[in-house]
Amino acid sequence: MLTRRKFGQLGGLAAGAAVLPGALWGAAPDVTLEIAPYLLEASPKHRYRTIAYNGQVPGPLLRMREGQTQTIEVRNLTLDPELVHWHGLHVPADVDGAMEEGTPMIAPGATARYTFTPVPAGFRWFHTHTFAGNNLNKAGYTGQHGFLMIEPRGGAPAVADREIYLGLHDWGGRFEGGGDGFMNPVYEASTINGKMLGFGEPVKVKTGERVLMHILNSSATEVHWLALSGHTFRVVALDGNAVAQPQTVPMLRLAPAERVSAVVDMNAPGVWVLGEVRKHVQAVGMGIVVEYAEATGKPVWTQPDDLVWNYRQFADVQEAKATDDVTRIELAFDSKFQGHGNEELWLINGKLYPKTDEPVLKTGGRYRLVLKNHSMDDHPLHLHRHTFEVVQIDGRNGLRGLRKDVLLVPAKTTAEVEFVADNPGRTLFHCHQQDHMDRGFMMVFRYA
Ligand SMILES: [Cu+2]
Repeated sequence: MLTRRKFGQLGGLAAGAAVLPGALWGAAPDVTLEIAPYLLEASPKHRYRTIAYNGQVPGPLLRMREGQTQTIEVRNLTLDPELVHWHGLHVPADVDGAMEEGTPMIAPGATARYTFTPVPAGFRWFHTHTFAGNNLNKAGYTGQHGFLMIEPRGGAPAVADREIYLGLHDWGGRFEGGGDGFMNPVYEASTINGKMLGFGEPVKVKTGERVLMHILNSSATEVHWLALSGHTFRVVALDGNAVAQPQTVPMLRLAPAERVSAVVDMNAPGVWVLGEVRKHVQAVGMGIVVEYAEATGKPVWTQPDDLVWNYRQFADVQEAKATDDVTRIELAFDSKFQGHGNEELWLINGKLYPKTDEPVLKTGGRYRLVLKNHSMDDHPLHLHRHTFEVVQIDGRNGLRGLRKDVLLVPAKTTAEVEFVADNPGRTLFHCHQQDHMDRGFMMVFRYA
């Protein structure tokens, strides 16, 4: 898989043309991001040399107003070409932050500017979008990720007393062969907001408070499950978009790149663990302490028995309507085993990126992607620059009101999503699991 890396290098050279000395730009940017090496201390015994935005992991929380044009200046102080992807925004391809769509790479040492009008409102994020291959200290495995909140034009209705942001990530990855002969990343440490359980600042709350938690899974490859002992979550938005049916659930599941926004009523005074439900992941650090004012004692964790999550409960269910006005695009996903000790390749309709099909979309057209996962793995599928509506999952048709930009499609199942082609330009679609994307699981939609 040298192709994507080569493309990146070429992109890096080409970017020179787009990079101007800062003085020529005139007005100061609204936001500055500096991409630079950073030493993450997940705990005193777990230090990772990584790359971060503005010397922090996660990067700075960026707040923008829907429809209000922003200029972000990005300085690349690393030795590799970089770019920043604005995940979940409907922005033009040349600033979306994916080289496959034509966004210029920012050469090492160079500075570039992204100017766009942020839409739609909601909880988005930003992250690098480069190639890692066998180097699990690059691309999505680094600390290059941050929260992005796009405030609605008229201001957001208050659903809670305050909000907090929590980012999940995994560190110190290496490929390890499983019993099936496949190579998968495994990690030494897992963190919430860059710290292992017991090493970060606790979340301090008061009895009676309603806290809106905006949670992002920025892990390069891992699905995560979260519970807060003594409490439940009222899920109000998925991937930053309000859900048709808010529901109260005992735990959350987040695939790579997914976001959940949930209200927690703080009505159980004590000191609790908010952590990964699976013991072995919490044991390597994924957790944070939630501490009520004046409560003392050791943090309490109550182990749930099962892993429970289903997207369907957040959707409306209607009669499946006639789909005359919808163009179906069937996409079948499968792996190609390369022999024991090798990473498998990932194919869309039998083809490996960059040889995958480039379906042509008509502006204003409505499209239904039929996502057939023939493989033995679950895949978090992401469409750039558009929001889709999940219409079929687990064989249940007629779903409405579940708008997302990432959908986890389990092994050996089919899901269907619809979107309106309303943002012309090259549009990347890929598996958000970094090792799958790096090994072929990508394609581009073009507009006529
Ligand atoms: Cu995948």
